[in-house]
Amino acid sequence: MPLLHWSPRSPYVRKVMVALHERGLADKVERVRTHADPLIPHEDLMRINPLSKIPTLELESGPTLYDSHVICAWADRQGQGPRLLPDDPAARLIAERDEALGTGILDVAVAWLVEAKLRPEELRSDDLLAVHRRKLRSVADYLEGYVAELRARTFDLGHLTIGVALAYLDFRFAAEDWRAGRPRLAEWHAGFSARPSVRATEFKDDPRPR
Ligand SMILES: N[C@@H](CCC(=O)N[C@@H](CS)C(=O)NCC(=O)O)C(=O)O
Repeated sequence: MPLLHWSPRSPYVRKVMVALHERGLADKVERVRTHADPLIPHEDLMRINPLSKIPTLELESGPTLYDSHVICAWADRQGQGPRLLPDDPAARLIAERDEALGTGILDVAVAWLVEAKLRPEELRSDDLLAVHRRKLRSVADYLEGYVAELRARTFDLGHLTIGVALAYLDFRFAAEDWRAGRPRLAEWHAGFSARPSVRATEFKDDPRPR
């Protein structure tokens, strides 16, 4: 079986897990709990992914895959059911653009966490934290005005990634309350959260392996 380096804390991993569920592959991939610390490169992981990041997928026969986009694209080719990356070039471009928006939320959120929680207090930059907050609010405002377009097309990797990113804000940035003043986005996200693939892949602060 393919082996996925996995954590229930990682939003990029959750994106992959939701894609695996959507494509009927969740029980065809084995998982190993891997702790990828942004401040301490993981020696074993770097042997298969020089970036020391998860998700990383070891295939039985084939190359080791990273990052989350590549693994989702792999799942889309392997699995069954409606495609997450449409064949139609115009539709695919929008799906991938919106995937980038969702991944961009995650990149800002993770950078924010690293700055706020992992860096020594004396090195923390309030200016940088303010920029992260500003960007997350900017994307949430944009999405509030974009909901009609999200609703107008079939579920794809763009919806999936934006949905996971907003769930990650709930998990790590609940005090930011992205739903406040954004009722359409909140309603859209409630529908997203009801998908079996999303319900089966909840974030969790499990004990970290050594
Ligand atoms: N662009 C990558 C980002 C993956 C990523 O940053 N994962 C985090 C876990 S949430 C990680 O492995 N961090 C360890 C590190 O940055 O060294 C993707 O989409 O898969």
